[in-house]
Amino acid sequence: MMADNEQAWSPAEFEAKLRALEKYYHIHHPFNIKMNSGQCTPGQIRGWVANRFYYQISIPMKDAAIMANCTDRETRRRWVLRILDHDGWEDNPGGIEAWAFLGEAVGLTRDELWSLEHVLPGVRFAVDAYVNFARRAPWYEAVCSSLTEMFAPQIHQDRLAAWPQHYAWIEPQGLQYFRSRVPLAKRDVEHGLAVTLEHFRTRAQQEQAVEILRFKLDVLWSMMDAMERGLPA
Ligand code: AHQ
Repeated sequence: MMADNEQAWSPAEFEAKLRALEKYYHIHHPFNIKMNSGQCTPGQIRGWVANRFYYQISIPMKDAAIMANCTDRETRRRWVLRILDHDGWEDNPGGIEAWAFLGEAVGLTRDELWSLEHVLPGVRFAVDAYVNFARRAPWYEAVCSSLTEMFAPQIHQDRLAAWPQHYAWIEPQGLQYFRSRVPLAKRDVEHGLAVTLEHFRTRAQQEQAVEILRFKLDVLWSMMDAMERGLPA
């Protein structure tokens, strides 16, 4: 960590430091590379969908924790959209429902998904670490941790390009979740980045923001480690 009297990075430099962490994103994880190059078995795809379901249903709880900690009404007015995006509202079924549809498209029943019977210990621990971080940390630190989504549009677009080619057995409509996330991730990152650049001002605070993002990248990476090791061949 730097001393607090070190020269703070300009907003552009700070953003560049955050984006430079892309090299740790789970798009580069060997299991993701295996999955996106068509080398996964149907069982491994089903295992990945079932394990990621635990992450997806945890995101609204994480976002509600941030809402509960957030003292700023303007932030809450925008952050609440994230909960609705996943839980749905009125006649919009939301992202969790879209993920359940993906589950059916890869051959999982809804009961199987919601039972969480396939969730591996390492996946559960990583996801719970993320949710508990958001409950305990200052709200703007939890906002900063969501910035892994700076790198998410690419990973969704990779799946949309590769899966129909490599996994023709998956009903293409099942990929709707990935399609829906590309614009939502971009909208979320615009807000999350503005909050982060605004709240982490001194050099020491900026260095802390980099560490927080590293933590969340490790959450995603650890999930993939657990799945690479724990899913059936
Ligand atoms: O589907 C994803 C999603 O809704 C979110 C919310 C956001 C957060 O608040 O941490 N992160 C995130 C991510 C989603 N999908 C992941 C993927 O690989 O499909 C990527 C993940 C992220 O980059 O944090």
